[in-house]
Amino acid sequence: MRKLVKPLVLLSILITSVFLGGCSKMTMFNPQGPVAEQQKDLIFWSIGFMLFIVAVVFILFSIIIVRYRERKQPEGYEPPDDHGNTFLEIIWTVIPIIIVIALSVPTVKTIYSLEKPPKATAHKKPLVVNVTSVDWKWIFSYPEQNIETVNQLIIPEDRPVKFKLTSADSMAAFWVPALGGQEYNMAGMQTDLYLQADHPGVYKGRNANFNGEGFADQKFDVKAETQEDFDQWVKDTQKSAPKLTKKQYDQLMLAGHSKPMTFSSTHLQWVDHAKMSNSDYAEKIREQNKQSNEAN
Ligand SMILES: [Cu+2]
Repeated sequence: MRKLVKPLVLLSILITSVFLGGCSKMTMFNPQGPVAEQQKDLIFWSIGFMLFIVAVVFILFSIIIVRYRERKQPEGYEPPDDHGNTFLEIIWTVIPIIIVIALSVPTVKTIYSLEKPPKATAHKKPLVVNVTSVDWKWIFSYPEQNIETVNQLIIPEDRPVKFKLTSADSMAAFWVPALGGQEYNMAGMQTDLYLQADHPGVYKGRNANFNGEGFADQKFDVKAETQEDFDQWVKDTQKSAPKLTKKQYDQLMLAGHSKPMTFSSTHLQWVDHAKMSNSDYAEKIREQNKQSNEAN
């Protein structure tokens, strides 16, 4: 028994620090937009409900092991010959059905509602941003503004943003924890994700799907601005940022990291990686690059 005391104390310290240490700082529990808010509510409902079930089970368990423990019986004792109890059978069949309904109905409802722009701002036209992941960078194209950025995302506050996700090569997952859950980027196809920021601020974004060596640094900043500041940024960028050249873009297709960049045109004029026929665009460039390196 004494041998067990030390590990038990350590274990309890560990558990308490896990529960009390990080929670208040966890981005997911401090949502900055309606999508993240909805997801947080769903997580809390599910965890709360399941904790309640765990509590009920443990209370019943404790009562039963105490009440029906082995006791000294009088000589010649015969235990009662009990058969099934229909009433109890019905109860413990109905309760799990209720549990499944209570967990699945809100989950399915939330998942379906996240396919559409947030309700509160549904009257506003969403800003469209094409997100292309390439080992190990993020390329953001604003087709309506004819702007492209690398490793930095500028969005207006209080307006839904429709992200059209794809990948130039390996599968990645676009994740801005403060604004909502992740969604996969896959070559040759497009996945959609609506996010929205409630306030101006800078939020962290990253890849949530392991894709090799440079994965840990495949990060970007999300800057949410007031609509006026955003419009000003669009104007300034259109006026003074350089045009994206095909050579520069092809350079981005090579595996590696990149500094944040801004351009006054998008790569969508040459290639949309969401289209199946273009999914080998990056491969071709890498092959050419390899050959020219060998030739030199
Ligand atoms: Cu897929």
